[in-house]
Amino acid sequence: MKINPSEITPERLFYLSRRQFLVGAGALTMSTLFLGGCRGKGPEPPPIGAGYCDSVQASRSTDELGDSLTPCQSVINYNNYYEFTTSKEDVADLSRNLRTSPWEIEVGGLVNKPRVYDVDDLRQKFAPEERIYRLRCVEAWSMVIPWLGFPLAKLLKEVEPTSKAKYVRFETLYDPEQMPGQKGLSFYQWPYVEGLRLDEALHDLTILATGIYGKSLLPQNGAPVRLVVPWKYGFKGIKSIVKIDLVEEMPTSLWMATASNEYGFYANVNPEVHHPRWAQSSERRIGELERRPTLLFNGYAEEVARLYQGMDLRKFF
Ligand SMILES: Nc1nc2c(c(=O)[nH]1)N[C@H]1C(S)=C(S)[C@@H](COP(=O)(O)O)O[C@H]1N2
Ligand SMILES: [Mo]
Repeated sequence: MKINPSEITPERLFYLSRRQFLVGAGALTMSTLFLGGCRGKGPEPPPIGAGYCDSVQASRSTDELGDSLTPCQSVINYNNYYEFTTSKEDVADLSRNLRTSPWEIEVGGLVNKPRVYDVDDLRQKFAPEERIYRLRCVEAWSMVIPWLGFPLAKLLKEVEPTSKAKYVRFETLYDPEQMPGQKGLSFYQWPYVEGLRLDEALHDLTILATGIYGKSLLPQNGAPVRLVVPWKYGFKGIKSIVKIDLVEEMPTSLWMATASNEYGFYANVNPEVHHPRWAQSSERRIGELERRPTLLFNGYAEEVARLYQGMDLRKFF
């Protein structure tokens, strides 16, 4: 199997955006100096998401541990979204035309009141609030993101899971016409699927996010609605959700189906349990030079450790 862990350093990210800016400025000067001499070659397009990050909103500049928020430009230009590409720097560009409105989410399975929600209704009903969370990717990089979202529990309570429901299964949009990776990366079993145990799904830290930095999500971050489970590795945070089902059996995620020896169901952040290809004891916080130690449950142990009492946390995932 091929998973591309290509990473760019934050320095390169900033260098890139600065270079794009300089090239743009240069093109402008050239065309002013040599009018007509370079007809047909317009100025460089603006960097992806230009403007989006101009008026960011966050109530604080750090999380509860004092860690600085990751700059908006990094959050929207360094992404994992394999439906588009395995190249983190190219997700923003390749996903820019994803149609995210209108958008419906079908909630069903073992519930008393199955329902189809329009995303705009969800936003109205459950009034997204700010949640500043650390995001820890299994590739050992991390960010601190001010999400806008609402507890998944609110939605689940409304549909009333039956007593048979033990797990929640989530599915991303399947649309190969819009998502080139679903054609090109045919090795994966699309659509992207993820799952949570019902008590994890009902935990207050678990949210459905519809925005970051006070704005609606861009496609690269999982617009219009994605899951965020801050004590688990980032891949559990499934993007662009179209379906949520309450089920009896543990769902098989796309990653479990891809490589069951590397990816399990729980995927709780744990510095002592190494992934076969990436040590997990430390991480690179995007925007920082020094690596920092990884925290058990990504620093949320006080809130969530009780969910796993009696379980062997040394087993990977
Ligand atoms: N549908 C879908 N969801 C996904 C992914 C993906 O490839 N497809 N990548 C996951 C991984 S590995 C990570 S680390 C996070 C990254 O979220 P971000 O790009 O918003 O930072 O999204 C997760 N959700
Ligand atoms: Mo990830």
